[in-house]
Amino acid sequence: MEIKSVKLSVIKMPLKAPFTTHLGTVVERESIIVEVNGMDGHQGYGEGVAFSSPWYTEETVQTSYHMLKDFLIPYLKENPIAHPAEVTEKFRVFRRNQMAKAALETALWDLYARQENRSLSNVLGGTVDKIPSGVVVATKSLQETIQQIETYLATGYRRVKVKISPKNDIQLVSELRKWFPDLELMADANSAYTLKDIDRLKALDEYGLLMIEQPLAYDDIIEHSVIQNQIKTPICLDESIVTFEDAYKAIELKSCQVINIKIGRVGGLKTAIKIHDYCKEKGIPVWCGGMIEFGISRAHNIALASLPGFTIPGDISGSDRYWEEDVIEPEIIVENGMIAVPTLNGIGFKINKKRMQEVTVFEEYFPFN
Ligand code: OSB
Ligand code: MG
Repeated sequence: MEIKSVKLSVIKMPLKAPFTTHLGTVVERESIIVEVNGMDGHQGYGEGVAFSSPWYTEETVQTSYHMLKDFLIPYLKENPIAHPAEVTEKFRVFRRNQMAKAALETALWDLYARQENRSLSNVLGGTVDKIPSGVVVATKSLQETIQQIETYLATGYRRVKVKISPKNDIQLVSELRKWFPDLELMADANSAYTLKDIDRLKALDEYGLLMIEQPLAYDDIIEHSVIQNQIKTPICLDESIVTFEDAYKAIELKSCQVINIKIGRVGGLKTAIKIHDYCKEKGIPVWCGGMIEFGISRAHNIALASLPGFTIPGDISGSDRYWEEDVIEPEIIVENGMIAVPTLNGIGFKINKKRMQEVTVFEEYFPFN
């Protein structure tokens, strides 16, 4: 792949409404948009999904920027690749920093797909033309949660996820069950529990949750297996799965029955697909997680979620879930609870240049000659 230059743009946009978990509240989203310019005139786009502060993983927008600018982009310049599937192995010389790596790797996949005149879904091995859409409701009050769920159900969303902690769990879930007895409902704890809370987690069994996401520590695999052995509700791991090896260990130890795959958290599409393939072989269903992201990352998620092992609706909502106006066109829309998998080349969306300009706070070019 002959590359002419890479451009990094830091963008910033307020969320339509605050997003609250027990770890804190997000009101504004900052991201890095990576544009890779091929010698042939094609472009590829990726999005860095680290947050402004390290509340979800250790990376931040600033650390990702540093990794991209000072290590990953110079390394790619010095070590040309023939195919995007080579990138992950090459970047192993730099430890971790998964989200920074994924930002550049995904841009190279988009570029490659466009050069091949194929959709990204087709390049990755996607098998469906639409994917089911789920949504996350993360507000501060029960009343707001109920209202939002009603709105989203009217839009057609197929599955709802709420955020729980020992402070609100039974109360929230039991109340939601009264209002929405048949709703496909799941709960994400973002590591709010410890082994001592086993009775609270057992008590959640009676509410028919699809799964409980990441109850224990963000870096735990062993104790989740202790809990999974004692509760009926399937455990889904999110934060704990940062590499293929983590997924392998979690499945071997029976720490979970489901895995949430996020492209950024695992360092790129190559590893995301490797985890997908392994889970499929082992009978572990997977779904695609979300990062309150903009359209570019969402588009990559849609392509990934078109692979056959993604049998559960993910956190892939429409552009209007978080944004007044997204940075891609057309925007991502949910129809009857489904999102169409684009058939156009690459990620299948164009950059909304006007919107990009409005929200860009900083940009920098890295020529490869
Ligand atoms: O734990 O899945 C999570 C958002 C930011 C960081 C972590 C998580 C989330 C979400 C949802 O739950 C996301 C979304 O709608 O993009
Ligand atoms: Mg989660």
